[in-house]
Amino acid sequence: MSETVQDKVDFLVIANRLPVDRKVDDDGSVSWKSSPGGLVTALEPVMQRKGGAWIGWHGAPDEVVKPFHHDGYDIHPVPLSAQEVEEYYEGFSNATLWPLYHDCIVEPVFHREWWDAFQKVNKRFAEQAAEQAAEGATVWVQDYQLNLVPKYLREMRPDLRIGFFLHIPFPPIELYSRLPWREELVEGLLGADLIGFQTPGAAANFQRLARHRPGVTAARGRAHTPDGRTVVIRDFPISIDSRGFHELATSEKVKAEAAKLREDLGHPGTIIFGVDRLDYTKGLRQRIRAVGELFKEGKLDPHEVVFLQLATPSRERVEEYKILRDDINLLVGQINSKVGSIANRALVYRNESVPREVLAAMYQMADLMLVTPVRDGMNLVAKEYIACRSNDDSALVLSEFAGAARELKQAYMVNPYDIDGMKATIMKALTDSPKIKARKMRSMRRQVFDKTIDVWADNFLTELEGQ
Ligand code: ADQ
Repeated sequence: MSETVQDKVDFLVIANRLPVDRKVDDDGSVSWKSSPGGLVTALEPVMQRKGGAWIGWHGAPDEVVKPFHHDGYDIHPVPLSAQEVEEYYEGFSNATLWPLYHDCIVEPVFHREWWDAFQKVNKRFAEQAAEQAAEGATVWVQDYQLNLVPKYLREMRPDLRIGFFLHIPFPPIELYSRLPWREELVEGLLGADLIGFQTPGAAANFQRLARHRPGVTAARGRAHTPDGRTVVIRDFPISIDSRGFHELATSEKVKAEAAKLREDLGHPGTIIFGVDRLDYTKGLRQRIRAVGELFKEGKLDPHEVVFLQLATPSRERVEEYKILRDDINLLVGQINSKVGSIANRALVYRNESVPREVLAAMYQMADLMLVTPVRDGMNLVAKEYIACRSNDDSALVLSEFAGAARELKQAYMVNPYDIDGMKATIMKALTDSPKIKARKMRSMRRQVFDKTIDVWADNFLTELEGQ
């Protein structure tokens, strides 16, 4: 395959971020490394097979980076100014759409300047794609930050096959209707030939909205637009590279790392584990409160049990995330001052991101996994735990508000708002018989190994290209 950037390509992915991170070495030379993540893992083989291009922001504001070839496909960096990052990304994407699409857990902020920036940046991504796409090419647009791209791109290039996948939930019409620009956003998505959601409920919410557009009819997963097109609306639950995770977690190196981590934690009898981006959708306040109360009430013995919670810093310039970070620090401090000792903390809270091998080791050593978002499109952590954990004597406590709950039905299900209910379920998950736990784990493992990330990508593209 050629190492130079191609003029036109038959397959394009457009996402807010590129699949690569820039590394500057000690001698000042610049290289690009694949950034680990579900989406990149899923799409890299597809891109290599199809020899396509990826369009996205490279992560540095006010900087223009030339297109380059990486690992079998082209990379087209889209420039963003510092003000656009603030208004399009931190503002409209993460302080307007993100809370609105997650049940308005915090109040969405509406600013007209943010909306202007959102349109402008979406247009720039669409223009870049229109320029790079060969006649009749397939374009796959990712996520809410690029909600308007399908419409803009269709206007510029009606010959293209356009797919859109939403990684986060899609809210019911009653919440969505608050958005001053609701019509424009629905129109934006209807520019696609295929719109994929994480769950049938999200797809149904969108279909109901689409039906309200003048001249649009929508039923049974299909919308017919006034310009005579049919748009397919369907769920495609995303997954993980299950085998990759399993192999990593069961490698000698990672097993040794798990043993060392257990040692570092004081060799507790039971390890409870949680790992999330530090985001208010992930239910951290409720989860930490529930486990803290179990320690305080003596139901969990701090000499026997450790709760390890990792939280990756996220969107740190957005106000609600700063408030959350301070709240969690306070809550953890309060609990640890009441239970455990300096030498023996009940709750080990680490506000950091860890490499994939360390994460796999943590999954491998965790006896009980807590995944308790108050709303989540899917939640990959739940699936990663199942894939990594080879020991049957394990348990997953899962929020019914995560998309993953539709597939991992055998998990110990909780409503994260019900603290007492969550406490009771955590105790049940810890004390159920090994036979019951093994049955649950086996059933969830089957699910996670059958429905992998490749299946997700293949299903989406077969539907899009088969139309
Ligand atoms: P996220 O909200 O980011 O994704 P999630 O699905 O849980 O949520 O994925 C997080 C990823 O980051 C996981 O792969 C996890 O292993 C990793 N991660 C989290 N904390 C980490 C840490 N401290 N160190 C290292 N790695 C860490 C959005 C939607 C989800 C949807 C995904 C994919 O919000 O609902 O499942 O996209 O579609």
